[in-house]
Amino acid sequence: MSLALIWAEARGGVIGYDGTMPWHLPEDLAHFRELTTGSAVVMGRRTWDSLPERFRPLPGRRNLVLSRDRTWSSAGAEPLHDLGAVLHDFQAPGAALWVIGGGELYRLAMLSPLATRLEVTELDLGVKGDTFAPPVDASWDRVASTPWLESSTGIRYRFVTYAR
Ligand code: VY7
Repeated sequence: MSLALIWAEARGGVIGYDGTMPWHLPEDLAHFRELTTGSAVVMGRRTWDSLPERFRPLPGRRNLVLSRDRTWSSAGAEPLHDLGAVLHDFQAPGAALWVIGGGELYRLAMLSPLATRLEVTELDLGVKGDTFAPPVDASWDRVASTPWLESSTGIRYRFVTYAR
């Protein structure tokens, strides 16, 4: 079992503002859907709340949701109360578990040696944020990147992969 983290960040590492991703980048949503469909995803409860209702649960994926509140539940979500329990449930060899957000969970997941892959969408966009991507420290190698691409919306972006 390995953990892969996937996020999209604007300049300065902004990943969210006021409960949403403060941009519209359809190419990133397609990338996210392609990489995660068919796998299990794990997200924090605030990220679950942020998903547009028609995409909740994310179709074609097992949706694990971390909450400290043991009374929390939501249709289509499998509630879990600590990441250790999640890792325990995922003994399937070779299977990847995608960590899909948000800021608090990325920081926690990065601490695990099981976290060996990052898929980061970089946006060449300045926006106000209140939630930030975790630091990508020297333990990570940048193993692939697309060139800068131009979205149908005009935003410049690229897909970057890290491994350790
Ligand atoms: C944001 C959406 C926002 C607004 C409308 C639709 C990367 C993303 C995440 C998590 C994007 C979002 C959507 C449409 C496609 C749906 C998911 C919801 C699907 C992440 N690079 N991008 N994310 N979506 N962790 N990393 O929550 O999504 O996948 O079926």
